[in-house]
Amino acid sequence: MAKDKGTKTNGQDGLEQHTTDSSGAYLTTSTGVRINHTDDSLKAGQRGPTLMEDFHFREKMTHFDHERIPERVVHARGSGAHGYFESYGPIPELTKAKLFNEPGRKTPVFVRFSTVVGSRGSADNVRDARGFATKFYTEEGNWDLVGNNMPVFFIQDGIKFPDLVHAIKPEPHHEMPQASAAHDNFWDFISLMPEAMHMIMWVLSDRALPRSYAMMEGFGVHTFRFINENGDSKFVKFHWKPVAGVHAMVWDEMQKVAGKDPDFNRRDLWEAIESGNFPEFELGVQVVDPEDEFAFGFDLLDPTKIIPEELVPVKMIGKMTLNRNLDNFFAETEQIAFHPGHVIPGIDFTNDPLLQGRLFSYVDTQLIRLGGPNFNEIPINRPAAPVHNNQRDGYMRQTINKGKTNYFPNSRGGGCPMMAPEKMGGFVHHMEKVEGHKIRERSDSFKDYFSQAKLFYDSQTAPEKRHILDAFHFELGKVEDKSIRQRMVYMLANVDRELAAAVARGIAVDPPEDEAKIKEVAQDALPPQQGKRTVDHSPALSMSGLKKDTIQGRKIAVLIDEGFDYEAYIAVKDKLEEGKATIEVVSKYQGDLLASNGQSVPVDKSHVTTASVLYDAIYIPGGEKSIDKMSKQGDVLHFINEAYKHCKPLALQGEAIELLNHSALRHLKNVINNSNTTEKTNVTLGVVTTTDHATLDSFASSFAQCIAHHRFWEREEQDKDMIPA
Ligand code: HDE
Repeated sequence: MAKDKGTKTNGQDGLEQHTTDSSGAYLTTSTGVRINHTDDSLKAGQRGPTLMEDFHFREKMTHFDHERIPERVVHARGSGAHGYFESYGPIPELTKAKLFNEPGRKTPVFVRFSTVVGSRGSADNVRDARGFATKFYTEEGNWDLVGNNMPVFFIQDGIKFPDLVHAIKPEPHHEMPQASAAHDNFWDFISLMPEAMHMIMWVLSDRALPRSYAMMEGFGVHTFRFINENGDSKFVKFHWKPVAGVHAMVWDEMQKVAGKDPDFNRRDLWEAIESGNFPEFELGVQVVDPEDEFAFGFDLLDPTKIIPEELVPVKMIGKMTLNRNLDNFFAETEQIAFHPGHVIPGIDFTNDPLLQGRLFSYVDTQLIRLGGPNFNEIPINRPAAPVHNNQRDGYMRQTINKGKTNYFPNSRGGGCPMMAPEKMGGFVHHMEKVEGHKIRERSDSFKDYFSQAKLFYDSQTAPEKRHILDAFHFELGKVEDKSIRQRMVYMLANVDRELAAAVARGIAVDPPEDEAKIKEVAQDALPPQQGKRTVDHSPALSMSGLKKDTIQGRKIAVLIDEGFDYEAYIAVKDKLEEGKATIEVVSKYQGDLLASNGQSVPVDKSHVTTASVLYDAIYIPGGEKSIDKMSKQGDVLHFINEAYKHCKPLALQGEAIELLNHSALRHLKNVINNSNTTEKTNVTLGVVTTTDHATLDSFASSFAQCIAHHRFWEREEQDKDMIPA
């Protein structure tokens, strides 16, 4: 930063001067003195005491003792990646921010995805909101879009955040449970917080179980402002839309993955980038004219509300591609410091009281976490734009400022650094008229706590509703205090009576029939504002419509043993890899396996190093000998049964169809045999089969289509009993 980087737009170039590669280098102390021996401390004699003067030992040990820094108070568990944002622009009528001002303009970015509740070492696969924080290194300074994968939040005012986080984190007396909301403190708090109900519906939906960071949406949550060259302001909500479509996992599968591979999402992100399957997201905005501030049946400043996309469509303004993995996790992902207050000319705030609270909290938190006021000098936080100010000194100051003056106004420094007028890119805050009494109160326009929770629930498909019900049974089923469970059922009755009754049935409390209690828990709730723009159904809220016709980024296990059918193996492998999916060959042992035609294939994972829950789909090619062996392997049969239970596509070729007879899916064999299809490839509930070698190509295509479809929820319908009407 001491050097002026001029108008350079590549923040990542700025990082390069700080990277070190030790190949071919000598070991040195931190002051550059070469070391000849690091395996023994300096001692007074071979068996004598260690000497104080061993500066190498002391420096090495001191650094080690201080290696850990406090983890983030929330969002401690995160994974990052570099990339770039490419503008579709120009959009001068909306914003003067230069990163959007021409098509194809590229801005470097760093993204950190995270879970919210768990500690830094907790598993990726938990039920939780996901953080989706993006730092844009623009030529006008850093812009941080610090969002989540859900468009609303639990609370309406920042002052309640410490209570929310205390309630959801492990309970203070015994520090349990880790990375889970399924405990008494959380539901005690929520059952007393009607404003949280919309967010609760999202957190108990499958949105909280993303298959991949590349397969979830992102939202800025708050209403922000765009400001154009004329100083005109428009309200905007930011959206990230994944090019790979939106996909979730199954709760049972999530819990198993958390044990089998706690780094599942982190690994998926890393491997996708390593293999060139770069995660991509389009950035969109919903734009509302200032005249329409009060046109909706909800308050634009209320962060527990969405603007339904059916009322205000999302306009796409650019695309982000994540194309480079980190060099060092700590230096980049851990030390990056986001702040919703990092904005650039053309982007501004609203009075959303949650956003206002965040504008204080983020700098405050970096001061303790990164050890002082110079955190913006850490390489990953440095802007691509030049920095000149009179801030000086403090812990870990990096910049060596030249010159005699460190104050303004000055004459001895030629009046520099000088003020930038607006036309020279100086930030000018939007001039909003504000008047009112000083009060600790909330606006009545924030008090419709339930109608959008209901909108969300009503917009889900039957399987999605069923999963929400299952999630309530799990979460509240873990709550020991029956009065909390009961209060939650009364609270839910304000959203949907049938859902509340179905929840009550699974957790041994009374159905919601006491009207006085239902009203009491709603506290000061008001009905939605009448005669304003609103909807009662929003297809955009259901994940079922957010699939894309692609299998990019999916992972498929191919189960084989010696004597497998090579032709059938290669036909499907080629087809899936063409669609940029990843294939892993799974067998009893690692090593190379011989096919029936003498070809050999390396095994990627053995039965003990992997599990069906780590894949999106399973393929088993035929081959008499191979299938005969596998029909006796419990691990293979478990693979098939579990993948089926989790509604994943299965493809069975030739002799492999026989495996159904050995698994718990015997009934399917009959369905397949009896189905009077004229096609050579049979698809039944996402199970794709063929016996005909001549149709391998269409067999592989059908399987690929099933993978793009993701899950076959129809399989769950056998247990209709628990579905709310
Ligand atoms: Fe955060 N939040 N937050 N938050 N938040 C933090 O900042 C806070 C909120 C979000 O990958 C902390 O550096 C308050 C909403 C993300 O580094 C902290 C309030 C949304 C990340 C903090 C909120 C978020 C954070 C913890 C209520 C979605 C991770 C460490 C007023 C729009 C960023 C840190 C990363 C992190 C405070 C509410 C998203 C303590 C006080 C709403 C993605 O400053």
